[in-house]
Amino acid sequence: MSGQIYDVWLSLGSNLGNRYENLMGGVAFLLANGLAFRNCSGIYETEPVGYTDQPPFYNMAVHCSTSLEPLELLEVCRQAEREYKRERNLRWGPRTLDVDILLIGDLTINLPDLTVPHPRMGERAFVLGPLGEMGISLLAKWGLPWIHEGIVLKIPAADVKMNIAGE
Ligand code: A4P
Ligand code: MG
Repeated sequence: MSGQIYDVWLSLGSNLGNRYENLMGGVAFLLANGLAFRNCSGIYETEPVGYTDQPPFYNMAVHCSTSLEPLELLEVCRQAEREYKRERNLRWGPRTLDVDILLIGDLTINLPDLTVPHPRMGERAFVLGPLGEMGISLLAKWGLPWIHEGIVLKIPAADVKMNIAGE
């Protein structure tokens, strides 16, 4: 253990069941398992990207700090998905909860199981819209555009009622 604290930015998505509850439950799981809440975007309704014959998503970005090492963080994200019995039948297909790691501090990581910054984030309004809302300078630092096509703000950040008691 290096004892280092990392700033991490995550993207959460859901397009099955109660999408709002799935996102809130996912954040609560993360906060109970080694992450401390810093900030979050609002919740956006977004058109499906990739495989388009599926319901619209709710997407949001969350900024946390953690002493988890990157692969430990990935495992916690996978556990959060498993809590929601996510089924991985179809790449880019419908899911109750998807938790992707966007950024971990200043790190670039190229491991078989983990690529950071997230390799597809630079093209995706459902990621860049919420992320940019939390800090345009963060996007600028990584050379990312702030794009909004196909996304609609449903719940502003100030109205997102999450349980951050686990902080
Ligand atoms: N992996 C590598 N790098 C990372 C990272 N930075 N964060 C590996 C998370 N995982 C990472 O992901 C497959 C494997 O990627 C993981 O086991 C991990 O080891 P997955 O989540 O199991 O599979 P997936 O999500 O179906 O595929 P993929 O390629 O990650 O898809 P994306 O890029 O997550 O896209 N449209 C809208 N509107 N909103 C969405 O949220 N999401 C997707 C999924 C497609 N279309 C969407 C949305
Ligand atoms: Mg994913």
